[in-house]
Amino acid sequence: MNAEDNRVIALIDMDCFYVQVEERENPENRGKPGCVVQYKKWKGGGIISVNYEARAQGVTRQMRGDEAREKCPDCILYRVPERRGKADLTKYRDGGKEVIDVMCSFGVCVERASIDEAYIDMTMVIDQTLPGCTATAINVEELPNTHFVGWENDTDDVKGVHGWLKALSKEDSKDNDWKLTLGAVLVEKMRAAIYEKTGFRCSAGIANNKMLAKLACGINKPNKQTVLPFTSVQDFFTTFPLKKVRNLGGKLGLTLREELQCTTMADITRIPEKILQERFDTKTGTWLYWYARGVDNDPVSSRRLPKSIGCNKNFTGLAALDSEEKINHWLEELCAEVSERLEKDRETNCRLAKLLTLTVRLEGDIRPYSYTRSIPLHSSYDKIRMAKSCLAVVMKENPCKQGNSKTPWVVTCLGVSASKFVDQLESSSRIDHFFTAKQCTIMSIEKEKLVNEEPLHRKDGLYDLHADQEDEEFEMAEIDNTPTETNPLNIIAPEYNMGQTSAVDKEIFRENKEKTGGSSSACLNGENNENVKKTGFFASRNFKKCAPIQHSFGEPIAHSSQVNPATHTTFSIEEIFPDLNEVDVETLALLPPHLRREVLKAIQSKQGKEGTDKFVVCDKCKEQFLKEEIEEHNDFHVASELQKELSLQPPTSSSSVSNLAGAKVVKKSSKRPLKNQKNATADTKRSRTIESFFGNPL
Ligand code: TTP
Repeated sequence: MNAEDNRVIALIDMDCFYVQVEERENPENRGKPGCVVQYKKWKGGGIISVNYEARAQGVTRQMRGDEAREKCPDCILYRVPERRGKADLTKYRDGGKEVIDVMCSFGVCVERASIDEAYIDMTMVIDQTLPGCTATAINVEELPNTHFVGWENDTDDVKGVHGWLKALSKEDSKDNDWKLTLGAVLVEKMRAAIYEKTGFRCSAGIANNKMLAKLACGINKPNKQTVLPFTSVQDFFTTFPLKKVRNLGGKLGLTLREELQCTTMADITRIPEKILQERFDTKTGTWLYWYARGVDNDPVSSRRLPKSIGCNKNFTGLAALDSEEKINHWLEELCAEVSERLEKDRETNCRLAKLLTLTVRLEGDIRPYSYTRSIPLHSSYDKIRMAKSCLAVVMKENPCKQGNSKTPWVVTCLGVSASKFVDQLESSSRIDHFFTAKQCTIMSIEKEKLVNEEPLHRKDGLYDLHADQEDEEFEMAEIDNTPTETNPLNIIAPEYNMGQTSAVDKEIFRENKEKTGGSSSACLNGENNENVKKTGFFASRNFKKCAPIQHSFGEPIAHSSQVNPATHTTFSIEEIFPDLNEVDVETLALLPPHLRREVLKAIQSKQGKEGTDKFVVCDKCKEQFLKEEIEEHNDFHVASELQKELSLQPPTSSSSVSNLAGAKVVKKSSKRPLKNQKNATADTKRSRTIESFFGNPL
């Protein structure tokens, strides 16, 4: 864990975003109280976004439209548009994209975190600027909407922005404080540019890491930004409720609160690291220990496109789906939407999704989803095929069909989401080829991993609730006003683990095509930002086009070594995993089997007995896995068996699943794949599998 962090990270979050999108369409309503309600009309609809004028009159997101009107009779209720019987979020998504484009034009590393927020790593730009800094370089006018935590009192000269800048001019001021201040100036400019280009206002947090930036962003809203200097963190944490902190809102936070009696972040610091490790696990314990001290090494990963495209729908009360026909109907509707958006995405972004994930909640289940299953998705986005495969999965999972007639079988939520994007043009290259190519660069792997192979779980092993919000319909708000989780938890192993998948399909790497613009002079015409001077630190500078900053593996590794004829690998294992004690399982999963084995061997030889303890052998295929991988790997076997069974089902004319019938089983070796391509082709000719329903790979 790296306690010293000199990065400059911002989180920009749009204010009452959906309402702002509506107000841009209806400019005459600007300045009037308003909220956006879900498309369903019961009691005026569930509120999902409230503008600050309405908040001032007591309207909250927990209310329904009718209640909002009681509180504030002038409140304008905007209704989410409807299409195919469900919410159509297109205009909100498009609005979010416009904002990301403006951020990217500043040449910084941008990670789109949800429909209306993004993390920005400005370290590189700031590091280029810092050497020229002098005491008088930053004007208070350049920070018109900025607050510094620990320096709140703006009325006297000692505190507030004046006080902060004065302290900064002293000789013993810290570089880190300078950097954060420059970061704040840059973010003022970005926010002004966002306002000028899109008409949307936003708030921001600026700090040394993502957790602190996110937390800072919520302190002063709307249309303001807050710097949280590392020196103020400890004081700030003494009262700050841990449930408001990124990653501590869920189960982990609940355990901390209920079992370990922690309510604030500072409470966690009183627990020794060892106890935290014992209660959770070594990794989580250490991570928490540092997290409570304001340390978070999670990198900002360059990503401007959503990592998944999906939608879901709740079916509550009488609307619950209690027949195959109804489920089929809604799967067709959901797949039609996903397919349409995927086609648009393919055209615009030249990428292809490789995995389709289905999530289902059954009646009586209080969890967001009862189960999640994933199906390989090749180059076809045929909505009918997608829906049929999903239906086949639902019917397979249906407990009644398994002879347990007591188990209620009524679906209350369905979700379909496509993910694991690869570059369309390069999807015909092979991963093995990638590893043996003379000029391959390890950096490409890393970029690819960061850009395309989005981890379903955070590096720290915890589930990131925010990660996928962009694709959420937030229809859970209909019930309880909380965003739903979309990260599939039960995903099958990467495609090359599927016995039938050809080597071609294993291709998951591509060049990282950063589309960030080059230089940009900041725009300063935002309403509340007009005081920002056109001179000053960044105004005179052209921001250089910056390569995305890669923190997860330390310094980017340059060109790899020459091909080693003995192993056909072009790199040393240390180049991919500089620290064999901290092997990233997602990267490991991307390697072809022979390289994977080499890595496992290296871990064992380096760590001896301790290393061996980290492994388990799968009793189905006898392959070795790291303990962290085995759950996912088991899902692969479940999926394979499911596929096998589906392929064996006789055709039944009445069932929509019948289109999957007639499929012969591919007799898979129980060994993990990487069969030679010839055999794979022969198998494909003999049989149809779920995969074949999605068309052939390019
Ligand atoms: P938020 O950023 O949580 O909220 P907001 O932008 O409306 O307001 P704030 O100024 O406090 O940030 O959510 C972004 C958008 O996501 C929001 O405008 C509407 C949508 N949303 C839902 O659809 N359902 C939900 O339950 C939530 C929380 C948000």
